[in-house]
Amino acid sequence: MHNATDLASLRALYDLPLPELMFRAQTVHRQHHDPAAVQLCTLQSIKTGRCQEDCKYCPQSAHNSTGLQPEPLLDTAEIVASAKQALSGGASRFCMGAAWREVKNGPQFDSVLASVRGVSDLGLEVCCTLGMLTQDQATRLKDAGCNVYNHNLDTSREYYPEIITTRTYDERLDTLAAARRAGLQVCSGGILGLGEKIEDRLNLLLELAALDPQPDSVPVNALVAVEGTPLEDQAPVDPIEFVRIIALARILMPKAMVRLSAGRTAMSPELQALCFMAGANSLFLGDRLLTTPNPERSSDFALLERLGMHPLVPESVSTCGQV
Ligand code: SAM
Ligand code: DTB
Ligand code: SF4
Repeated sequence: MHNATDLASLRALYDLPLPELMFRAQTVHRQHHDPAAVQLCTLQSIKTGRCQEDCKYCPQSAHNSTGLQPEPLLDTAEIVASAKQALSGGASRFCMGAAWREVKNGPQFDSVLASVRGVSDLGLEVCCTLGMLTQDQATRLKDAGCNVYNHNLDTSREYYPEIITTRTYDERLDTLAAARRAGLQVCSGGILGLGEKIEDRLNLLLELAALDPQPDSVPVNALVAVEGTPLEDQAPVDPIEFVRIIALARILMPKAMVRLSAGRTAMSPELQALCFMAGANSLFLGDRLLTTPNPERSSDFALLERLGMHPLVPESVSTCGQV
């Protein structure tokens, strides 16, 4: 077991020679996971753009002028059709994302609940990311068949106000607590490359690891610097720094699925392989994230094959439609 619960000891772990850090991360990884299995998730933007929040990284914020074409909430038939494609394309989890600040009760939320039911009935694991949630809304999602709620802390508590001013860190933690109390699995992570210091990345990991219980999955996004956002000129994250953070996420949160999320189009196959060796075991499959590009499905399958790795098939999902 690690004992890095404070910044100084986490920094010491971060600064280990890379082979030593990798060995420690791999040792933890093998105690809880098959090191050859990768969870394949698919993302679907179910409501795109015109979001009231001012997240500086986000192409969907109404505060940013990215030229993004907004799209109203997709109806249940469209979402279920897309989930069927995801299933036959080899995904085991379907994640629906809405550019909302928070969920509002009414016909739109009712429609999302119907979509959750429809996707769950296909045998896919269902994840939603819809912004802030009340306790009652979290329970309604769970009752409709939603398995997981994604809501990211994004960065450290200290750096957060540089990135978002329209909702607080504690509001994010409240949403995560509501999801947990409703019996939903919690998916929460962050973004690297927002201009934060190494200490901010470590503090983000400490915040996530201090959640009790810890998140079931931890998406680690590399900023996709989108033109028209205040972060359009941010330099890309150093790849070795990225790998070190993946290794620490694995060591601090042994049971979590650590997801290589946004930013993979800019990552070489070798870097992604290093991330898998450092303990990443999940990715988004399909040529689009919410609004930005992601590697082609076929190139991801080719990569897994080159690495001798295979898709993780969750026990709850039948193998029907899987590759
Ligand atoms: N609106 C909801 C919310 O913010 O919780 C759900 C969708 S939001 C797009 C989900 C997550 O995507 C954000 O928390 C952020 O971590 C990530 N994200 C958004 N834009 C990104 C970008 N340009 N690069 C990397 N990650 C990004
Ligand atoms: C997460 O942490 N990353 C995904 C998912 N959760 C919802 C979203 C990434 C979005 C990247 C920017 C875009 O495509 O709009
Ligand atoms: Fe809205 Fe989510 Fe984008 Fe923030 S990250 S602007 S809340 S869609």
